[in-house]
Amino acid sequence: MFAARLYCILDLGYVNKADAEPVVAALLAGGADLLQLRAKNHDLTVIEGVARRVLPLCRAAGIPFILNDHPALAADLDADGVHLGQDDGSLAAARELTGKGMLIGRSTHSLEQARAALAEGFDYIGFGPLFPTPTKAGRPAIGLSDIAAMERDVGTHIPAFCIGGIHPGNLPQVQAAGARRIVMVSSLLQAADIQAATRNVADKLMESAAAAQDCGGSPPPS
Ligand code: TZP
Ligand code: MG
Repeated sequence: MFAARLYCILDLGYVNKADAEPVVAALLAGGADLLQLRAKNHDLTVIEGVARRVLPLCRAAGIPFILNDHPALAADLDADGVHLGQDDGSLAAARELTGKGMLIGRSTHSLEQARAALAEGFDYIGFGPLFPTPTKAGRPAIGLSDIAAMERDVGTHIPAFCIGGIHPGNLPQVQAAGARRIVMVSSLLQAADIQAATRNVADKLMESAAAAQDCGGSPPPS
């Protein structure tokens, strides 16, 4: 989980449910490290149906499948994780439904919320939206200024994924601000070639991870 850099989301606000499998296949082939199903305003039966179709693809690729909301359904599906927003209740309440062993992530919208999610015991966080985004309309952007502190205080303990309005054009700026892990939704789902777009971003995240390891890992020349 700590090796994960690129968190992708099958968001049914962008993808027709009939296209779920080819889209997930493209995200996985492009290098997604985690795959979430996000289906706001959809019936549970629809969500369950889509989940049951894409979960085997994630399993075959060895990539964790995370359900947005619905911890009880996540448990029924034997999902690898569930993702909770700030208004989706406590970790303890979700854990009662999922049992031990399931990844449980939290959306955070400030440094304070990120620290609180770590203290509560969440397995990972999302941090954002960094930029305004139609994917989460109405949620104010938090900017880039707290990323470094969040990575220092939280991201060294649990994986922390910056999210919200990130696309290949602003990714260098997001990485320069200290982000090591990201979620990218609309930019990938709306790409003409989803697999190639995902591969491009996954490679950029890998390159900077490798460069950071070189800096921190090599002994000084003697
Ligand atoms: N939570 C914070 S921003 C966001 C979510 C689910 C949406 C991210 O989507 P996009 O399209 O990459 O801005
Ligand atoms: Mg939620």
